[in-house]
Amino acid sequence: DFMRKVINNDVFKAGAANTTFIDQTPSLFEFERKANTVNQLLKYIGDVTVNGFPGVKQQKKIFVPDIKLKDTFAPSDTINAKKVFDDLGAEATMKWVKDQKEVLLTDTSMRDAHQSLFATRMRTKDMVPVIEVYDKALPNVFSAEVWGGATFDVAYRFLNEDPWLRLKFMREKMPHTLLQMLLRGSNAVGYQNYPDNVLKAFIDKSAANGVDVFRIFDSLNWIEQMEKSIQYVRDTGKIAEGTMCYTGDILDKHETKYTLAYYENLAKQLVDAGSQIIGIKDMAGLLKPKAAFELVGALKQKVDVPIHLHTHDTTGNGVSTYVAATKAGVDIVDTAMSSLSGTTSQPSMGSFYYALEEDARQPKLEMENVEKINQYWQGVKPFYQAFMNGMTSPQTDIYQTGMPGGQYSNLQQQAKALGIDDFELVKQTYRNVNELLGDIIKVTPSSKVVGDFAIFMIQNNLTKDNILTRGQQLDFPESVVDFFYGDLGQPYGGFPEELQKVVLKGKKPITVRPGSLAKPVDFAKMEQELLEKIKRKPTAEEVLSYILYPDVFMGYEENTKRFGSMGVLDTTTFYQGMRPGETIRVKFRPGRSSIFRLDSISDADEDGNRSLFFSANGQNLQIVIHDKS
Ligand code: 3PY
Ligand code: ZN
Repeated sequence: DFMRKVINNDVFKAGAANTTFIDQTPSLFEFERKANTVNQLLKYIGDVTVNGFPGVKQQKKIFVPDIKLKDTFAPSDTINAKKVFDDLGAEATMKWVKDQKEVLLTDTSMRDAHQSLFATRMRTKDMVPVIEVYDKALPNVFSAEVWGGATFDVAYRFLNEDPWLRLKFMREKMPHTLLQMLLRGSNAVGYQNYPDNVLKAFIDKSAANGVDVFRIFDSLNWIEQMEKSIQYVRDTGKIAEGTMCYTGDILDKHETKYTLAYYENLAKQLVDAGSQIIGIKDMAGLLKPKAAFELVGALKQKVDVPIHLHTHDTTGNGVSTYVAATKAGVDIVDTAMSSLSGTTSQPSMGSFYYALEEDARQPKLEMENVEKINQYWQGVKPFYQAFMNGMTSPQTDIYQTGMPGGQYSNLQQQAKALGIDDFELVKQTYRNVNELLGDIIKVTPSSKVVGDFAIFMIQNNLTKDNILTRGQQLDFPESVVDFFYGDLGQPYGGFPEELQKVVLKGKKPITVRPGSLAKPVDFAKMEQELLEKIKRKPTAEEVLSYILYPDVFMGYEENTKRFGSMGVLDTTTFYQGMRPGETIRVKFRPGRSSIFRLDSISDADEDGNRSLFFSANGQNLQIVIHDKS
């Protein structure tokens, strides 16, 4: 009788709709192999219910309709990039890529798209149902970009997930697709420089766990910061995509710095350093169609390796840019499924496909499959509305500010949190700072330097005219000091020396590659240190994560100890907890599920504690949570 009541409950019905697919997808339970107790989960739910999730306002809970994603695509025997790579290796793959008549695609939905649209908050749980489908439905893509960039630390920091497990899971379920990651050169997947032996170990482990293609960039386009990574990737036998970040405008007659010759020269340096593909990373969407045509055309003449173009649709011209690049012979372009495309994300895969209708280079795609996957993402997207940046239209002013798409919304939030609501002022100051710095490449982490500096200028009423005098008395933000010290490497054209002196206040900057000065990390010592902290022998991957992000990793460990793994919780409950009267069903694994009902929440007692009264599978359970408000 109780069960019938629960099942007839409207909320449950709406919630249950989501679980139908989950029932049919046992693989969902494989990516996290840790045990979890009802008590731990209820503690987590209780905590989010009482204290909320950082960045999420309590809002009406959303339940998306059941997603009909039938896994009916026949496993393909297509000869594709992954097959050539597995059978014949990297060099043969590059030849195969160049021989393709059609333009090839990379799908970025599971990395850059959600990083750029909703602050990287997509949980593995919401990717699981489509991962295998991707592998079967899109046999002709070049690769799927699924890892790296901000996804690594965000997984630990906000999703309470182990990013290595996500990668392993994807590798297992996508055996026919090249998996691609974004590597920030000597900054790996962090925001600072790491010693060479850390970089090498990180690349080795990423390769061993399934990454096939490494897109390697440096936030100042400094070749010295990319050479080691390229070499380490080559040593693994995987594919090294040395990448240049695009800034400025090669069509601008007044451009003296980032000219066509600059990019041609950089491409040659990247090939000399061992790049097997040249990536063009247009992180802000500045590459106009004609510029793409000229740049790709020139690079196809200058270098003999495939050209892979990546843009963001922030300025609204993404598809036109790709069409122009296709006419100039680009080999691969990055797109996202349309519901995860546009504005700060990549251009839409489907739109690009139709833009090339009747063109000999139209990509090979089953649009029916693309639409099915797209419908799935359409259903998942509302879960993340709290993290969306609110940008719904093209921002052509970015042609002036050159601000990367991902930063646009972040900086807006950062400024707001500090009481600066005038975003036009922030953008103008960002431009001024860029000029003060001598016009640098702006992408993670150099874009953060410009953003932090701009906010600092506003907070301290600094202008281009008074910074050299008033700046003498001020301590600059850490990221700005590190930049002038040379910690991100050397910017093209050098540092503005007067400003450098004002910021560094007597400290002598370095002019060499920071990694050449860094002491190698003692892995055995770090392993021992971590072992003592977590009281078990860590995996090599965990040691690496601890080296890259000590506090973030330890925070994740502590959360996991308290709450268990949260992969079994649906995303709305994960981000919003439960409301009194609500019932959810949690499937721990096939054949083991629990029904949780939140009956009531008490007022806070004098210590600020609230009791949450749950029934779990009909049994009453009381969970006490400290209300932090
Ligand atoms: C990252 O480094 O995460 C980026 O996506 C830069 O564009
Ligand atoms: Zn990007």
